Amino acid sequence: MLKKTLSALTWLCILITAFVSHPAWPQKPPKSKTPAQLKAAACCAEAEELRAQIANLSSLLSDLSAKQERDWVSVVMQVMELEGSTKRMESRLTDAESKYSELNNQIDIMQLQAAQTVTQTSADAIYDCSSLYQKNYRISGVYKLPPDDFLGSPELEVFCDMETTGGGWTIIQRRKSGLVSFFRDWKQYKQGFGSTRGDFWLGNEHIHRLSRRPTRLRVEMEDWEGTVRHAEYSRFALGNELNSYRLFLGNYSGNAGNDALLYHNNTAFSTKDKDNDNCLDKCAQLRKGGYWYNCCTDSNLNGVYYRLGEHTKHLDGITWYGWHGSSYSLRRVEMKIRPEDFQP
Ligand SMILES: *[C@@H]1O[C@H](CO)[C@@H](O)[C@H](O)[C@H]1NC(C)=O
Ligand SMILES: *[C@@H]1O[C@H](CO)[C@@H](O)[C@H](O)[C@H]1NC(C)=O
Ligand SMILES: *[C@@H]1O[C@H](CO)[C@@H](O)[C@H](O)[C@H]1NC(C)=O
Ligand SMILES: [Ca+2]
Repeated sequence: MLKKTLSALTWLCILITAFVSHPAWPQKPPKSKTPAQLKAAACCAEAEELRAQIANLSSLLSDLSAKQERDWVSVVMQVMELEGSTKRMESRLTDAESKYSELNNQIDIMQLQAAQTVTQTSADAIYDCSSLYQKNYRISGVYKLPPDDFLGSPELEVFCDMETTGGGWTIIQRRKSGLVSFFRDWKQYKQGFGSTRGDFWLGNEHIHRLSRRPTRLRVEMEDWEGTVRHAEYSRFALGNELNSYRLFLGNYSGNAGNDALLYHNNTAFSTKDKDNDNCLDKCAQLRKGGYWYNCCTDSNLNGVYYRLGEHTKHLDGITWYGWHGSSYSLRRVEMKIRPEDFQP
């Protein structure tokens, strides 16, 4: 646009200059001050003025173009500066946002932990730790799942593992301190016992309810050398109480040696006061726990907690035959579940 105007003006100047320097009309050489000569003088004065005007104009033009260029550069600089500051602002905003969401996370957890009575629709119902994960709770720890009339579930305190292989795990069992006895009766295994932060059994009723959706089970174990292994099973489910909380498992995967739980597949739960095993013996009494005893065990994750030194001498310890055999009691065990279709 500017260039076009400039070139048009330039052409105009050239034309005018040409016209002034070589006037088209016939001019007689000046000899004397005849009227014709006077006319010629007037014409020359006019021409001079024209020339000056043109000179003025062209100097004006060059001034103008120089100024325009400066303006243009300054506009470009301003735009660039603006872009730079926008970028800086954006990065500051992102920073602030991530800090805010982190803070929000923590506040939400505190709010959640301070028992809530929020009414919920089924769409945003909190079933378990995986629902909490999907709602952006990403810190492992104790949570209170609110009661839900729609699901018919009571308020439940759970421990969520939000880190292992993407998180979203609800812990259903833990052995690590040895301070809680697992030699308990049917009712206690049904309702759950122990402390969510320490050793506990979440409760067969809760586990049954939480495993109504296709669910995955993960068993994590640690021996007394500090080695950690895990076993995972697809299609984990517990029947209801009428089915004696029967265990169902899919395929095994993991690095805990040979599988030691499939032997207990499709087996009812037994406690010291309820013998549902497949043996003449009373496995729960022999192995001193509550478990899906077959005849009797390939693993005994709810057995007696034996400490270092005592840990290799007993058949009723916390065993996993496929790794350390039938008389090695593990130092730490955690059983956790999450929906099969969980997407971290
Ligand atoms: C040329 O420009 C100057 C300053 O802008 C002005 O004073 C002068 O009269 C101009 N001359 C002509 C011939 O227009
Ligand atoms: C278990 O593995 C078998 C053989 O690889 C396969 O056919 C079956 O579908 C698997 N079952 C589950 C529940 O993944
Ligand atoms: C576990 O038992 C159920 C019921 O008998 C069976 O359908 C399933 O295939 C078994 N799981 C495995 C991995 O064999
Ligand atoms: Ca029996």
